[in-house]
Amino acid sequence: MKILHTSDWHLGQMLYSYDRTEEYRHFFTRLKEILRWEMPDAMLVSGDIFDVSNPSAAVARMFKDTILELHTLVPDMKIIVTAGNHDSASRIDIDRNLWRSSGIHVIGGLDRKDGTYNFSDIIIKIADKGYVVALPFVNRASLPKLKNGKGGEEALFGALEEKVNKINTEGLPVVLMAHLAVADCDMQGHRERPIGGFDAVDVEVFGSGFDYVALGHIHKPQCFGNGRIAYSGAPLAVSFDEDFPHTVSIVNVERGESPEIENLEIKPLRALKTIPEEGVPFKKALKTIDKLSDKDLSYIRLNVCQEEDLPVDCMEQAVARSKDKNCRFCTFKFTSVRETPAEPLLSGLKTFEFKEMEPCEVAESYFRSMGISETLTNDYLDLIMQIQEELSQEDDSVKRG
Ligand SMILES: [Mn+2]
Repeated sequence: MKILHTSDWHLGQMLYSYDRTEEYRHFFTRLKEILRWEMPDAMLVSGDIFDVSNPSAAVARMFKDTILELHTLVPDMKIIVTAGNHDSASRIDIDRNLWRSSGIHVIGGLDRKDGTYNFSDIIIKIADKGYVVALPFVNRASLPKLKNGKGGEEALFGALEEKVNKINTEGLPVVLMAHLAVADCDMQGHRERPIGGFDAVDVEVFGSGFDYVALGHIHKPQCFGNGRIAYSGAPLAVSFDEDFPHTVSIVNVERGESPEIENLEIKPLRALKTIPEEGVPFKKALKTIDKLSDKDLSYIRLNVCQEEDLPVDCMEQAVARSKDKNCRFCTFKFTSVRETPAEPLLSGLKTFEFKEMEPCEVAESYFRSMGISETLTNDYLDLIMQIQEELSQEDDSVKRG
């Protein structure tokens, strides 16, 4: 069975308030090319279809129109899409039956009644080629805990394996889709974004009955256990720290064999660039914008060294500097000049000692740990004291009534 595995489209994402619709269209054009060339038996999208749980009407429409277009393009290919932690399971499920009437599977949540799961809707046969278990994101907290203290995923995956094995009398290959973090995975780029329920599962919990586990959630493509368990990665970078090639995977899955994975790079319409490579003073960083070619459509994050006191209108200056270019200025990255903190932050402090500290003392300790200059630290502390004073005055007037 040949599948195209992708995940984490995050449709509708606004990057520093820039609209990314044209970038998604660019990705879909490339995806169509790949599908026409590869003609896989199934296309699997393992969660995080949308960036937010309530995407705009235009974004929801783009998704639906695109899926229908792909279905028309390769009618024999099964399309299976599951919800991730960014998606609203119930909203995605509004159209579950409507999709199914077109032979497409879009699964929002796992049905459960009186503590028993209903798996019939998520075990999908791919012609005479194999089976896909379309498991959407499941909140860990909702899973029953096992007696040995382990997470309930193990029981869930075990039950799914048992159920699919009963149906799979022909001995066809079986693929499990899931949206979660695997322990020890490379989470490069994820620090900037809060990720729901980011506690990871061990690879052992998948058991040995699935021939391929098509994962979503982590945006960097990577695999575990001879490639049997893999992230295809996101097709577009959603943050500047996702500094790696973005891909979709073509996977050949056979029963009882290690899958063959080929990661196909999705070249971005607009790259996310942090320039220059090393942090430099603000004025010098601005000059790197001048050097960009007019053809360069990249999103730009300027790399500025930490110790410098930035002008208050630094954002406006950078935007003005890129006005006549086609790049999109986004933000600054502050690179610390020091390798290690000048002073470790609040080290060796007991809880009761911390409780007794004044806000200014905590702030001062933080500034010192960041290696921020004496003058700047004093300016900041003055501001903090002013705010504190204003707050206490407000508090007094509230109390006076
Ligand atoms: Mn994601």
